[in-house]
Amino acid sequence: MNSTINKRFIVLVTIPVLLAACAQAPAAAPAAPVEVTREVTREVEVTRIVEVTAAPAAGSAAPTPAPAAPAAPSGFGETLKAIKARGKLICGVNNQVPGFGFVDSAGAFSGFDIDFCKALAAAIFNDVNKVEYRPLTAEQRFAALQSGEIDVLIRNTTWTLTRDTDNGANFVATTFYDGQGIMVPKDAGITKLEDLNGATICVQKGTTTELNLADQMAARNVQYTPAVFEDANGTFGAYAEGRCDAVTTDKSGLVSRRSVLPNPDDHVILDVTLSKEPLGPMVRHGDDQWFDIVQWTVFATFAAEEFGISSENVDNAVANDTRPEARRLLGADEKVDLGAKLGLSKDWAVNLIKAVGNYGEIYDRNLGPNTKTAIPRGINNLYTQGGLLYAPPFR
Ligand SMILES: N[C@@H](CCC(=O)N[C@@H](CS)C(=O)NCC(=O)O)C(=O)O
Repeated sequence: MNSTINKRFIVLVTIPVLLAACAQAPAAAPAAPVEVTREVTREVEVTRIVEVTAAPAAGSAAPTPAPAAPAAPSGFGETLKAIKARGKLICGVNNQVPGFGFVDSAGAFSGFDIDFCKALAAAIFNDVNKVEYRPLTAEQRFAALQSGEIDVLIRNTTWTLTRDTDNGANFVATTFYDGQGIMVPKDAGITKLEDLNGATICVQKGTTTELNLADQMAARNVQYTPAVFEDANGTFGAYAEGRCDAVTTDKSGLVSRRSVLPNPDDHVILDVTLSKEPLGPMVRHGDDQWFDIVQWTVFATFAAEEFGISSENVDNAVANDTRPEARRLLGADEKVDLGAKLGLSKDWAVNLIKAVGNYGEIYDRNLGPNTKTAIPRGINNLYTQGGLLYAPPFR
């Protein structure tokens, strides 16, 4: 490695080859065409195996059209105005991660992230159906937000400084505190990152995952070959075929995608966490009203749980709850209209709580113990329960 190379200088040599590098590829599995790119940066030299043609996602919606130009107006109040004029919210989502953002063969979207799109539609229109879901890969998502193709990005996206600045957008809150993990076949005898020396690791393009893996392996001086794919179906499909020794992404993504592997019990998620991955919605720079609407919609779900207000008892709470802050949240205070401050109706929070429930209900519906994607709440609990979820005052 040449330490004098300028930090920003990257050499890319592209050699089209077949996926011969994955020594474990079973003979029956047709290898996807790939290209190998060699990147030389100041810190690391990595050989990447990049799938050229990602396998079409079963049941996935049509490919996302190229971002529309020019960018949608994003000055104060413009986003809500545009959403109301078109009669629906456009939410950028995932369609390949069950429990978070997934589309079934009938075209119905579901998941934890999807429920926050619905919460917004309920806050704006009092109608969860007034949402168009726009499936986006990791690589497409920021351009789609910047160009105005979508109003909000709610797609297991990690909050980082660079994404808050260079992408012309802002994260509004963390809805799921995650960390990156590694999954391996149970019988491989791998228990720690050092056991992956010489391994091929499946990873998705355009993610923090790719970057953290490089950081963590370099810190341990572990040599590995990343096999890089466009989407989750490509990444986990290659892993399922034995074309990689391990697969890495957010632990939530691992739990989710393990649930749809042919034999989920044959795979283990290692007891290591490579990074912090705070996931949450993102909006374009320029429209602070819209930022506030998305942020306080998330906070309303936290606060409702804290107040014990649910989709089941919200009507009763509107009529009978005497706690001043709960009354302000529910638009039941005669003197204060918090909804109006956001450009919404006085009962905006009641409508969203009725439609999708409080944070705990959203969590349990998608990630609770009775789901295939069960994940213990852990730090995704209210601060009153030892977790990190904390809504500022509704005042
Ligand atoms: N949180 C990370 C990773 C998010 C990510 O894209 N994960 C993959 C692997 S589970 C995914 O959701 N893929 C679905 C797709 O692109 O269709 C990030 O924001 O970069």
